[in-house]
Amino acid sequence: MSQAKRLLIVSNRLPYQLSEEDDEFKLTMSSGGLVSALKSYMENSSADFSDMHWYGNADFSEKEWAKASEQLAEKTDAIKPVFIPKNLKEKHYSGFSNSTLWPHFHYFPTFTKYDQSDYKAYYKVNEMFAKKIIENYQKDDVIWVHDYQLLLLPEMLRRKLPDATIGFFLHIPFPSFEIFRMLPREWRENILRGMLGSDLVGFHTNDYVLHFQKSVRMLLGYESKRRLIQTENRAIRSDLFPISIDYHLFNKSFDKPEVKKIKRQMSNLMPNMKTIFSVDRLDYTKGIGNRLRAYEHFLKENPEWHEKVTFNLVVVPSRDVIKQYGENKRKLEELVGRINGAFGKMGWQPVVYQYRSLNFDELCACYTGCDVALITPVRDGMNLVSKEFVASRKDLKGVLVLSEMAGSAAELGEAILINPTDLDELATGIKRALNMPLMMQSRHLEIMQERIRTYDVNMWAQDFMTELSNVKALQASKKIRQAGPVVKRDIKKQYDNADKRMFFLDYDGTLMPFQSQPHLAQPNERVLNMLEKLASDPKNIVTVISGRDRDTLNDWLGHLPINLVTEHGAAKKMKGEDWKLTEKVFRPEWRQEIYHQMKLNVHRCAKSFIEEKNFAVAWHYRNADKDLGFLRSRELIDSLYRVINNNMPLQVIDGNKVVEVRMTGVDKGSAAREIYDQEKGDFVLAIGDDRTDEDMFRALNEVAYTIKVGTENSEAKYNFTNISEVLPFFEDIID
Ligand code: GDG
Repeated sequence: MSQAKRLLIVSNRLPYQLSEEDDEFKLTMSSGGLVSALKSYMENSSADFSDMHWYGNADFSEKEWAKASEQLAEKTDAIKPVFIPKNLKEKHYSGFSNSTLWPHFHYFPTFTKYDQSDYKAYYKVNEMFAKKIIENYQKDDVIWVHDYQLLLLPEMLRRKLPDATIGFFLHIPFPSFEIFRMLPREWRENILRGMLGSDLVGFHTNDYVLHFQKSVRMLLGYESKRRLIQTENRAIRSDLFPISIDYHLFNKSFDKPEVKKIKRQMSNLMPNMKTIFSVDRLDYTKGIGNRLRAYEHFLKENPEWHEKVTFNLVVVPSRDVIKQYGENKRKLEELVGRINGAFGKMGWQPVVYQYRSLNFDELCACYTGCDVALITPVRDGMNLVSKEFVASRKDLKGVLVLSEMAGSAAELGEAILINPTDLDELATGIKRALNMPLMMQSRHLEIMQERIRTYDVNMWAQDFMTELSNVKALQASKKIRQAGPVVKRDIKKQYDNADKRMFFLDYDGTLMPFQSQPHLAQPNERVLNMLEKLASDPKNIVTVISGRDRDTLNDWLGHLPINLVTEHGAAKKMKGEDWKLTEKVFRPEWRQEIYHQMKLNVHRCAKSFIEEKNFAVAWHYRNADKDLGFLRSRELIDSLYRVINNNMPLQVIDGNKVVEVRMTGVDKGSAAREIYDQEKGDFVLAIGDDRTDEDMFRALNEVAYTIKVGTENSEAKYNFTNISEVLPFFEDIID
């Protein structure tokens, strides 16, 4: 990679504050997890970027920025504020982002606000981001977009910058398909398309990846194979990159004098008291209410712990203009009052509640000074607090009680994992944590620390970036070669100059479009005319090569002066000759077994059906429910592999919405090659749309123009976008 490459980070908020004192501007960078991740990544020698530019909403005005830029000159170069008018900003942020997407993606669909004007504002803001980035974009820049406030942005960028390298990372959960599909059609499709504008889409956990892939498959029809999603013209990777923290920063904080001092002050206030600690933004997803109720339940059930434990509850102000957040705060404060009122005594306050943000040292003092970290979100993309607590316990003391609904639970299995809605389990979890022997505490912490140390936030960023450049390389290697006017002209020229021309034409999906039932795809006049004209030139040898059964194709095309190859080569009729069948035998008992497996699938998958051929049996699911059909096809392939043993010369073909079992050694490749070898034309063209045509492309590639109909990756040399290009192409050649 060249040194001039720039990394453009895009997030809703810019991590910079601007202050002014006596006409002097000061720029400070905030210290969020993402900022430290990227700073550390850029400082790391393996980063290939010369500069990092940050795009985001600003807290300051355009005017202030203009003045500050004059004064601070090059310091402001890498900061790209996107200025959004206030009303739009509110509808984008408090509206669609935090009143629609946030609750919906966190499984609170009853809180989801369905407001089209909020969506429009969201769209507009994404557009404004796109415009600003496109204005400044330089070739080779790598763009990394973050989070749910900018889901539409990657596609908006892709439209204008088709070759750009774009990564997207979602910091919150991606919900299951059943939840996601509740969003209005326009929103849900645009969201998916928006995300698919990137080359790499990253999530915290494997479940989120699978949920995303399923939504893409069900709503847009794009299949995923081994994490690659294939759209009409691009392959996009979706994968998991569990975000982490700056491990050493938190681990070292244990010995920091300022942190020790605050810790001492706190324990002086509450001598001989065990402490439970939690810190979260005020958010209904964080499960603070249930946490308090469980603590209340614990105190009720365990009077021996009275006056021996305090719950240090820190709630950080957040989004308080949104209705649910304000209500949540009021309810929490009532709960705190109720618990303190019911159990508190002179000298013992069961809950010490603070509604404020802590500075870094205070935060670390709380992490390192507590006995139990109680982290109980009802849904959380990852949850960094749990990782920070673990990392900061250099003394290997303390117990983490963690909700299984936090993304981090997938990595922190040594914690006491609880279901946050189960108050009994939560209360028992608190008790177990308070009673856990030191030996066990340290054993658990050690294992978890090792994990966070080795996959820290720097690794996370590196991992994402490496994968992003891998995807680009993969796309380049698979790039489809569109047969545009120049290629078509060249083919025609070669055709005109040739003395013996050979054509290998697939039928379904190439000459005629697919129909709901195979028997409905009989050739129309235009196709018959074209074939007739093509075959009437004495220099031309035309072969229609298909997976269809002999009788159908004979009925439809048998009268033409062409070769017919059916069932992928099992039966052949050369021009003017009789049918010849393969000598291989498809034994009736094999057929019966296969038929039986397929029949079971027909019962289990409405609108699917079986097609019997002489040398093959096929199960079609083109008309079935997309997702169920696909699922059943995987199950069928699995069961077919179990019944087909080594003595049966049969192969399972995973075709285009069809699973077919046929004889081995019978394929379009061998059949086409045999015909070619007999005639050895000096112009050869093979065209087809199906996976089975890949055998033909492979077999003829060195001697033929091979054309894949459709934009999927293929062995063929060229692609036609779709079937509508096929007939005009041949008509033009014949002319
Ligand atoms: C989103 C996703 C995902 C909190 N209070 C104070 C304070 N913090 C810091 C913590 C931690 C961060 O804020 C909170 O991160 P979380 O991960 O817990 O939660 P969200 O803010 O909801 O973040 C989440 C995350 O994105 C990253 O992808 O894990 O699931 O919802 O770093 O330390 N820091 C200070 N004082 C506080 O009072 N200094």
